[in-house]
Amino acid sequence: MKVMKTLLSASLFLLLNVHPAFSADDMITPCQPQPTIYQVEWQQMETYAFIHFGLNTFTDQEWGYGDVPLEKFNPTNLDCEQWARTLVLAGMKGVILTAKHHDGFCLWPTKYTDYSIRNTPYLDGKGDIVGQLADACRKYGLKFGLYLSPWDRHQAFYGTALYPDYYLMQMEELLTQYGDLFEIWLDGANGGDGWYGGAKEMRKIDSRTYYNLPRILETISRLQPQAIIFSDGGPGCRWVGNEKGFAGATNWSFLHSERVYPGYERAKELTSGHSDGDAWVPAECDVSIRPGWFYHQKEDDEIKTVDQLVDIYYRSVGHNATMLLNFPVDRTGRIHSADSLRAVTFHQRIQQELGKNLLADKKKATTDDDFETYSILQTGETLELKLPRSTRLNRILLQEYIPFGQRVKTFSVEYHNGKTWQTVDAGEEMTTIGYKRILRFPTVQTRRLRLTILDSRASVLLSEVAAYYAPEVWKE
Ligand code: FUL
Repeated sequence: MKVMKTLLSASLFLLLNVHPAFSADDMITPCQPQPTIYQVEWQQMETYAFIHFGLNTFTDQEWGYGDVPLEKFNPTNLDCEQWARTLVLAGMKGVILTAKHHDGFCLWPTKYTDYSIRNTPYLDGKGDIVGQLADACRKYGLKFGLYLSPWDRHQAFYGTALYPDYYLMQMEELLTQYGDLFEIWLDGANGGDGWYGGAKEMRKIDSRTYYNLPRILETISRLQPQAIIFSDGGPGCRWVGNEKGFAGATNWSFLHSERVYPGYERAKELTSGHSDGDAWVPAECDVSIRPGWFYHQKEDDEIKTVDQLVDIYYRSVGHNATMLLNFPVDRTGRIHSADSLRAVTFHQRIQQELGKNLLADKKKATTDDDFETYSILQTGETLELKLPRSTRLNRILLQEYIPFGQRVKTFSVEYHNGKTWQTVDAGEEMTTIGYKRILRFPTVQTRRLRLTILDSRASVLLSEVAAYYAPEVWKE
């Protein structure tokens, strides 16, 4: 085992836009695929928010048909700063707003359709909620991202050759008028029945070819190179295959790039990724704090509990994915106080559960709380960690140094009970680690832990190991 410090400076990484294939130290075997620096920074955000807001909010719908009169849109007390403050307190590092959902209604005064905020009573048509939220994010230090639904149930020309150009022009407006965006969300729901300018019919498109995806990706990469592009199959990040917020305990940040397309039927594969995939496409777990994505008063009593949110955190961030938690803004234009309270309490509890690393030791690469330093372990190698004294613990956190790829295939964690080594029982497979893996298990008392790499794709760069004691009062 050898302790390493990253050799190349961050500025050089930025210049190259990728991490080097391998460091100057020849002990590190190259291991593809590897993330871009932007994918690493994105994964380090860990938790960020979604906001679903639009005409649907005022009609109690999830998928508006595209025919709702614009007078309906009139939030009386809208305050994007209230959203931003709430999200910061809930530990969110950024927010993605539905600039346009499937109903085609636009929350910014686009030049390209009348079906926008410009023709609503809100601020006498002078409002621009994309701009207001972009400003609030700047003020409160949140990153900003946008959702622009490819499917549009309003436009008469949806399904014709004209629509992909319209979509691209709207995308260009969003990419050029609102500052830096950290993520662009290309939803996978595509085609079906809609208003379509009064035609009121079914329209089917081929989601693999219709939108000219390569042209959209090129435009985003040119205008906002740092933006992570979400779609079912990436390229920046992928859907996790469910809307419950759960990634697999086995979760590879790889996909076969040519296999997955928008609307991919074999969604289950996305929960664990493709272990032999050729592209780095990490999973993002999108989930709503309520049953619906948009606000419905009847769901005021169905907000996820703190226990449920904490569980989602462990099964998303703790399973090598990110957690994208949706807040449905209500008809007044605010995040409902019950949702705020729940989300802030969730964050406090995560901080309490993972607040004090019992292994913390600044002198060792794996326990110094510095992602950039790591130890190298070969397959079969064991790392033993000693606690200062016999201690209770029930959480273990592991991190691979992913700029050089994801390498661990299977591992074991054991604790010494004073007589023998016992395997930690996390109730799930001990397979991949990736950017972050957190194990939850019944409390044990020990002063010795050991981690063994049972199988790996190449030598393992272990960035962090941490152990915690989450107070029993919260035990599941
Ligand atoms: C889905 C959409 O159809 C839902 O309305 C929602 O926006 C969710 C995040 O993605 O595909």
